[in-house]
Amino acid sequence: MSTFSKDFLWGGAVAAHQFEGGWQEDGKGISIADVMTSGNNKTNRKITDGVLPEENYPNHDAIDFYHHYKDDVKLFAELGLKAFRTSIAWTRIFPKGDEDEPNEAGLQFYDDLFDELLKYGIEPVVTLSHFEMPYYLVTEYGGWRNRKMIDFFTKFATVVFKRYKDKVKYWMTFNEINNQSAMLNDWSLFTNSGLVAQPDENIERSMYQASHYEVVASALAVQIGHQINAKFQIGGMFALGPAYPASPNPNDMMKALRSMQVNTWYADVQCKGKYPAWLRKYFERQQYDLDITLADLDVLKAGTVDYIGFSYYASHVVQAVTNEAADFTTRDDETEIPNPTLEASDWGWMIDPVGLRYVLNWLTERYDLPLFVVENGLGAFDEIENGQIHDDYRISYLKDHIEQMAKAVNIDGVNLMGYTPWGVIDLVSAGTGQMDKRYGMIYVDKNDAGEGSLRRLKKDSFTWFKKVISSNGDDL
Ligand code: P53
Repeated sequence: MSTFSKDFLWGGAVAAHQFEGGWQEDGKGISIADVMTSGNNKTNRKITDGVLPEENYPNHDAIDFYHHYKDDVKLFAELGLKAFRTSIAWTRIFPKGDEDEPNEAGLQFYDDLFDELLKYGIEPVVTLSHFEMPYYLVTEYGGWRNRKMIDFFTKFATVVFKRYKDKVKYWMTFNEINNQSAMLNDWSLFTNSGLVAQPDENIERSMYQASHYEVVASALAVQIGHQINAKFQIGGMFALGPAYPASPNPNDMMKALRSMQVNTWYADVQCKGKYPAWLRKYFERQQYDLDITLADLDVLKAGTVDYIGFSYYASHVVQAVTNEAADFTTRDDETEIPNPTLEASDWGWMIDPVGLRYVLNWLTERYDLPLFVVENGLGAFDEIENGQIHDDYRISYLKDHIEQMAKAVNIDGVNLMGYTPWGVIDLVSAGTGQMDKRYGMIYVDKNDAGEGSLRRLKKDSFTWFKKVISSNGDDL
């Protein structure tokens, strides 16, 4: 008997803005991803004031899936994918975000894409908002600082739920909604919430206010979705790298605990329907006086998620400082403490397969909901040798992680729905804007400078993953 259930969702994951291209095609509006430049492992991406002629914006054309989708989906079918996780670019449906009527050409594109996937028996798994809100909502409304965003988002959700109710069953509301709280850097604030810090602003307060409106919008979407189709499975989506204490020093332990709490309070709200106690105390102590109404709290209770989708790439080490604040609240983990027991990727991400089993257990214990690993993978440089790409490093990363998932299922009794590794096809990195930070099993000929033929090429990991899927995870 197989470890994984017979309907286990083996798949691949991407996000619209990182692979579609066609940034102005068929009426699409400018999204927040369209004003982010390219960077690399040393230089951050810049967020520019609108689209500037002298800058390089890698998401504009990306890998041009918009015009290659039929051939690409054919490759996904050859790989044997059972599921394909993508997102709907909000700006294809509502180009500015506050229109009364949706853009039909944008809706048609996703109809065609979902039909193409279903033709091969590939189940679409769809994220509503994956770092791609309309830029107009940032410049005109201040992004998620504004309560009006709840209406714009639920309208968008309602339109796509209704349109695709017979084509899509698995949904997620906001991708990695928790990045902003765990990292509180410019990139997370912008990609999660469309926030650009103003000179006189307490940005932490704005982040919590924006986050609150997002969890309310998410809970409303869950309720609306279930009314449209009771069979919908609507999940939350969290980035989940566990925080390990740097030593057995109790202060380090406390720091690790608080760091996990800061990172995962969104999951508390979305899975349990209420704010955790430590955070309510934190708001009080900071005198944030947030706009959280009693009606909002009822919405949160009534709109809990059906499952937990999460990304897992790496674990982190945290350490208390000598004059640690009494609340141990962790902010800004930009300086990564290396873990001497692990190797790191070329981007400094700690490679930790056991950490995935740890997280699967941690989530099960805390929320007791079905789990779905909707992102996992190794960003690496690939070399073409005689027309082939021998990415054994990627195979071994994925194999080691699948082995740990199998232990979590077999030994620990975790309820696991599926596994969609990140970037089944090479795409633009979210964090750095690079093309040469590659995750795919399908290579795309395009580099950081934006040059290349866009030709697709199967890597060794393609053949390997095909075998994994056809053996339902038995043959690794
Ligand atoms: P990239 C960390 C930093 C940036 C994005 O990341 C992240 C994470 C992981 O927690 O999130 C996800 O492309 C995200 C994807 C992204 C993927 O990780 O920076 O959901 O959009 O591409 C990989 O290497």
